[in-house]
Amino acid sequence: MLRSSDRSVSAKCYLLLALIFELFNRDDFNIQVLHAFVELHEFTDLNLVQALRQFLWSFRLPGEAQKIDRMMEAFAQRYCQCNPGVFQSTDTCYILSFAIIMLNTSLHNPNVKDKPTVERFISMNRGINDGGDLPEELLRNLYESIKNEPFKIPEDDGNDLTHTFFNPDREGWLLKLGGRVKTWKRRWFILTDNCLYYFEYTTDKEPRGIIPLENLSIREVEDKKPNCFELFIPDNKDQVIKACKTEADGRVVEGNHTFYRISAPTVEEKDEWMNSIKAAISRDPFYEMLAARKKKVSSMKRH
Ligand code: 4IP
Repeated sequence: MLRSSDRSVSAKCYLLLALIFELFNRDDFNIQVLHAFVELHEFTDLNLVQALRQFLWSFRLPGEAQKIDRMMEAFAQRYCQCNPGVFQSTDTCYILSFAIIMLNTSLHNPNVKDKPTVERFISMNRGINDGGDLPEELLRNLYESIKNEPFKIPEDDGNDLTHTFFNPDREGWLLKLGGRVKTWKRRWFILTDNCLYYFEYTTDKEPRGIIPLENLSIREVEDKKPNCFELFIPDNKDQVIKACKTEADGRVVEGNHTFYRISAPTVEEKDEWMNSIKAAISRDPFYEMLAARKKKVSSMKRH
């Protein structure tokens, strides 16, 4: 189990770590071993859920996102090689594999209250087949298969696959106001591990921005946009919030926000987001101590 401070550090460094993993883990030998391992699997005529069941049981899944990404990439390639013509590209297979793993979490993890229907699963996977839709019957079969029998995952130090992959507290479309340039952008938000991630598209692998929630507060605000709330640093309205974002040219930089203003599509969704974020915000006692000390010093100076 990660401590919250570890989690926020890992969130802040996510994109940097991705780069480091890239440099250290992508050597030819490791990749050859991975492909030799994956080629031992025979997926011909298995549907994607059956193939995933077989694959995920065959090794201990690594914890790091980049390694999982590489394993799943190799899996998708092998599946498409064994079943030509099922998907337009290995990307489709990769995306659908993740969608299935997330569906498994949503349907079978008792902490997830909002259980997706088959219609929602179908609509979430619109356009993933190189811009086209997958046959509805295929998606219905995969949904039923997961619903009727969850993945049984080998234990991994008490963290099962549903945790290793993705078990968001909440996700959905929201509008976000820019930092320096105040433009509203529709972004797909995911709240998990005390961080708020936002993506341009639901299927993006890398977030556009990461906001660690530690030491932030949340409040409702009035705006021309409806159902707004704001993340801010209490007692310090001018301080820039620790966060990272991706620039248009792909560089990862620190964010420029002194507050994050967000608009939800409905009052209900605003309330749900605010409650989930409040629950996720964890206070760092050292930060509190430091803030109290800073306040004391500045008030002593004034006298
Ligand atoms: C951008 O405006 C977007 O609103 C960015 O949001 C935002 O970055 C930028 O803030 C803002 O200038 P334009 O696209 O109109 O230029 P997104 O990254 O979601 O596209 P944030 O930090 O909100 O992600 P600054 O602070 O970089 O100006």
